[in-house]
Amino acid sequence: PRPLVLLLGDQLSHDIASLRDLPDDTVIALCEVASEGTYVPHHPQKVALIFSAMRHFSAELRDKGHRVHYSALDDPNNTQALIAEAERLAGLYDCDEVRVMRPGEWRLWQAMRERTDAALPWRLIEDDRFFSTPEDFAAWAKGRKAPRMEHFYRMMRERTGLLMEDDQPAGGQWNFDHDNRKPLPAELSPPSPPQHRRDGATQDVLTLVTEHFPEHFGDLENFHWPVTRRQALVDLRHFLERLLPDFGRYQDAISDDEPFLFHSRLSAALNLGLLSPREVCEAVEREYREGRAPLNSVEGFIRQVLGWREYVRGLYWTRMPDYKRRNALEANHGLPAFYWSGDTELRCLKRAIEMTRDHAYAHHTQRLMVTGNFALLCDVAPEALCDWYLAVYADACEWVELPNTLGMVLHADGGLMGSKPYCASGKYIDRMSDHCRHCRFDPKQVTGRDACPFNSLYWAFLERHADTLSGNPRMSLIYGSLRRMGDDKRAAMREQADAFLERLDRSPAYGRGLHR
Ligand code: FAD
Ligand code: DLZ
Repeated sequence: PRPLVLLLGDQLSHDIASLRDLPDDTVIALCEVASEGTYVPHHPQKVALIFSAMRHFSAELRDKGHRVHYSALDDPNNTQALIAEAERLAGLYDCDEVRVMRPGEWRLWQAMRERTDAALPWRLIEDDRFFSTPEDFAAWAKGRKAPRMEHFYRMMRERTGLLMEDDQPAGGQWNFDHDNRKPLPAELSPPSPPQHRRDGATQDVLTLVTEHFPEHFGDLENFHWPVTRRQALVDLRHFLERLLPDFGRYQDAISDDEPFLFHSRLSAALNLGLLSPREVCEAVEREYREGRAPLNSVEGFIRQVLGWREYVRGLYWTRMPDYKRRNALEANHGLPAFYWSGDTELRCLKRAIEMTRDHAYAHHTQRLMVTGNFALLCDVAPEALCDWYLAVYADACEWVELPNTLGMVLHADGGLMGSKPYCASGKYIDRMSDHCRHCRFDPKQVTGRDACPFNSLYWAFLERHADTLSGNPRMSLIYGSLRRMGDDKRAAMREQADAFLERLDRSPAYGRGLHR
């Protein structure tokens, strides 16, 4: 047999399943295609990262003696779509099957599955770069009425032995989240991320992306993503040595001028396959075992990678395609236009969007509690918001973006990602950030000209969705406060929220590419 192995842009790992047991004359194909670059308007840094990483990886494969075909975006014969391009190349090299590993999106997986019995058959291979497989997850979730990340995470700790002492969690607790909610002190300045050298291949890609995707939201100037495993290892070392000790404490903090704080910035390298989640978790655990990092930081980090990252992937693959259609709160508004410009007076939103534009990055609390929370409070339709998150972050892949956006942020999955919506008023943002000091609105006021819009939006959201949410035991306290509020106060804040929503420039239509 002579297979053509199609390696996708997020499958850049040398020990990957699709590169094992290859016959001698196997052709490995990597394809830059316009259709993957434009089905949502990806941030130019994201496209540049993927293309540059693909180009470097293909050079490494050639150095190892593999036969590689690289379809560059501007190759005249490029069909500009992944499946068509793989089949064209299989014909060109006289291959008798296409091998591919499970991609990061259901739409591609489905299209590939439809070709397993074709004249040129596609052979689909499981992706074993994760701690668990969709099959494992399905077995764990079977029979559970309300699957919860926390239970899954504990099972994964036991199974992997990470942060375990015999059969007990290290430090006697599974979770140190209560130590991890400090705002950033004014005098503390987190170290800057490593600045990787832009070699010829990266320069070429930056030029290509500037030419081909001029309309896409986002700047290329601050491109510092690692495009090789070697660079990704530099970022990992930087995280371990300079950031991890403070990672836990300031995990939820938000800063008006520091985009990265003590976060690792490793998600893109992990998602593309330049680093493996296992090596990263083991390296982080070692810092604790050898006394260089505190347990709250180490557990907090491992919870994200071993817990959340695996949990969202399991949910995605076991619930798609229905998951994407869920809309439990029946939200049906378009995305506010300022998500594509940052042009808003709300300081927290402005800064989160500007950081996104400049770095193709915002940390988790910004995504969840600023841009996410605001969209939740404004009843933005899942499809409109998901397309935005999928487009604007360098680490965005649908298997991880969708459950986080549709589930965690919008509560549109009815509670699979979180037992309650992460809705919050301006008070939360004021507690966790220094934005409000720079903002024209006052987080302490609920109504009036200077009131922070998050406040009235928050109460109006709770009122609007009382039928669905007030019976939730985790929301009983807040619905108690709402009930105790006088009718006049409730009417005033409802009016304030309605007037704000009325003025908001929300795209009338939503869906792929329509809301820019
Ligand atoms: P750190 O704070 O340093 O965390 C360490 C690692 O944990 C990350 O690199 C990531 O691999 C993992 N992680 C942390 N939180 C999550 C989570 N909730 N789900 C899955 N993995 C997690 N992450 C993506 O990788 N791709 C996405 O497309 C994506 N979309 C998101 C959309 C929304 C609306 C929200 C709320 C979160 C999203 N996340 C996504 C999760 C998280 O925000 C990012 O992984 C994180 O901000 C990346 O920055 P970091 O590497 O500095 O993370
Ligand atoms: C995101 C992306 C982009 C922008 N371009 C490509 C590409 O040209 N070629 C490719 O193989 N992959 C690309 N990707 C990642 C893809 O969307 C897909 O490979 C992932 O498996 C989906 O998560």
